[in-house]
Amino acid sequence: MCLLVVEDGFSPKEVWEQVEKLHKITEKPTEDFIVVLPLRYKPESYLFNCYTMESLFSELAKKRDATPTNQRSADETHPETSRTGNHSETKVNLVLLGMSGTGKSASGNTILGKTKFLSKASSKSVTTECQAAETVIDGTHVRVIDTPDMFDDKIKSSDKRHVTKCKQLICQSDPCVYLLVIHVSRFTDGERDILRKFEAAFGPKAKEQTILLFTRGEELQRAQMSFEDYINSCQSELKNIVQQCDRRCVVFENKTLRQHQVTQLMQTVNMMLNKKQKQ
Ligand SMILES: Nc1nc2c(ncn2[C@@H]2O[C@H](COP(=O)(O)OP(=O)(O)OP(=O)(O)O)[C@@H](O)[C@H]2O)c(=O)[nH]1
Ligand SMILES: [Mg+2]
Repeated sequence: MCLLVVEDGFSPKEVWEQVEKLHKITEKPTEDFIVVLPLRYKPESYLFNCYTMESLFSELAKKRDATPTNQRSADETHPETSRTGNHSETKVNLVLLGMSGTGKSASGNTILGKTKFLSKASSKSVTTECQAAETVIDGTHVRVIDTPDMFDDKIKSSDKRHVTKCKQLICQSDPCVYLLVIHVSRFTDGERDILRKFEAAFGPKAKEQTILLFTRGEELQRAQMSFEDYINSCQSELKNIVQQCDRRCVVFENKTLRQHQVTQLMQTVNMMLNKKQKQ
């Protein structure tokens, strides 16, 4: 692992320049350099791959567990530290929810690393039925559930059926994380009270298990805007949704299959499940 530890108050631009320098010197891809964030930092839409301290320990524990015991040094084998920082589950449901055209299916394909869900530009809904597909990411068995738009007020008669089907597809014995998908450049009137509609469908505690997944991250990069700036300058209804979800956010660029965005999503998932387990 190539870890780059940065100090509190670091400049993301300067760190990215350092990563690019290291890439030029070593010829390793920039994704191989993992920036270890100071304690109070959360993984944001940085250009570089990063770990929080918690996710670093979780990754190290995973790597340690994958190493045969006879290859470990004596001081590594204390059983009480063998799963440090990692929730004990190795399976998780990820449910993609949100308005039509936000990029739910595209995000599902990015997570799966292959095209399993139909995703295309369209003036009408593309996904019409809930579907599930599975993959394994760093040893975690991930069940991805793609859904049609269940929050469009115009399709009230069908949304209950979709909610029921979606719940049937969730593997109940495993933890469930909802990914509320939002297009970075298009926050619509219908999305203003999406959390209320979401809670009505999935229960009042569902938002405690929710991560906001913003698509078209490349548009932020083009505008040279950090995710922090985006949230600080967005309309109050969106800010409110971010606050209500405890600022658990990830940014995806679905046009480029960048593994590090899936890694960051899984770090956020792990952190959330670890926290929930400790409560
Ligand atoms: N440039 C860019 N395009 C994206 C991104 N995510 C999704 N898209 C495009 O947005 C369009 C809609 O994406 P879908 O994945 O079909 O959206 P959806 O939310 O599943 O839509 P419904 O199935 O209708 O509910 C497609 O043309 C995608 O290629 C992204 O991060 N960047
Ligand atoms: Mg879709």
